[in-house]
Amino acid sequence: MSSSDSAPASPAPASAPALGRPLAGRQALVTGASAGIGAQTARVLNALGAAVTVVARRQERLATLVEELGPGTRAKSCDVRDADAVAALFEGEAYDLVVANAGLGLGVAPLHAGDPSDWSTMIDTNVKGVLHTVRAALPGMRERGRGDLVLIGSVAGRQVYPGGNVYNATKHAVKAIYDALRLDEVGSGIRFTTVDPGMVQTEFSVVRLGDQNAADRVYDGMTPLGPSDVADAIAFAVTRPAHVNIGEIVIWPTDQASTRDVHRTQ
Ligand code: NDP
Ligand code: 8X3
Repeated sequence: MSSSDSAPASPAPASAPALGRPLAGRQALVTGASAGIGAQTARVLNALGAAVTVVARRQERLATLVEELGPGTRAKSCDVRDADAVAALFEGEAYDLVVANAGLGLGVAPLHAGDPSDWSTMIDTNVKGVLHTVRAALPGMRERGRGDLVLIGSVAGRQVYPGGNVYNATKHAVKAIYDALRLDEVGSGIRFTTVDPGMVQTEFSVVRLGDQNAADRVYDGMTPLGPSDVADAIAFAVTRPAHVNIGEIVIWPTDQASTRDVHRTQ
């Protein structure tokens, strides 16, 4: 009889239940959690045992999510463009798993026809919002000598495409921030991960194009990623042993070869 066939000689160790909840005891904060990738990430981290604080501007959406996820989950309304408001999220808290996910694209016009107000919104949210979050999260993590900081970039931060211009620039900036963090913080014990998805069907395209029909056409004849595909990748990264830092995760739909090449059946 092999040892795996035999009955355990002693009761399971007290830590055994934690095996199915590898994030038990972790304090997580997810920005942009009122929809799409952020909401699903909150669900997955919660299922793995983390106490999750969900952050976005739409308070009612967050309240519904908190009700769904149950005790231990909290909602905080915040616009990540506001540095002071982001700093206040971290006061008196000890978040050791932070997912900087809030972001958006606005428009697909070429630069000469772009709207500077949309540019400001994208830059302030996707770049400065991430910087505000990182700046607020790091001191506590440095003090504790551990933590996971996950940035949601995009394949749009690794390639460009027509009409992507400013959105591409913001996601290239996220990649640069990730690279800079690795250098600035090496030795701190903090792990940095950038998760860079291709096409994910969320509210992203509705926000970007301003119209549900136009958004639906983005995914015509192809199978996009879903929020779970991204959330699962985040979960994989943050559940590795402490000496393992999954740095860069690029996730494509099987039907997408580049930001410009998508296989469609019609
Ligand atoms: P959704 O539109 O579904 O979700 C975006 C989230 O960001 C919402 O919760 C929204 O909440 C929040 N958000 C936007 N602006 C702010 C702000 N100023 N302050 C706080 N929260 C804000 O899109 P996705 O889930 O797809 O997008 C999540 C991230 O993934 C973004 O960074 C996006 O760039 C990135 N990404 C998306 C891809 C896709 O194809 N969908 C592919 C690659 C990357 P609220 O409006 O309530 O504030
Ligand atoms: C969003 C995906 O391909 O529209 O980051 O840039 S894409």
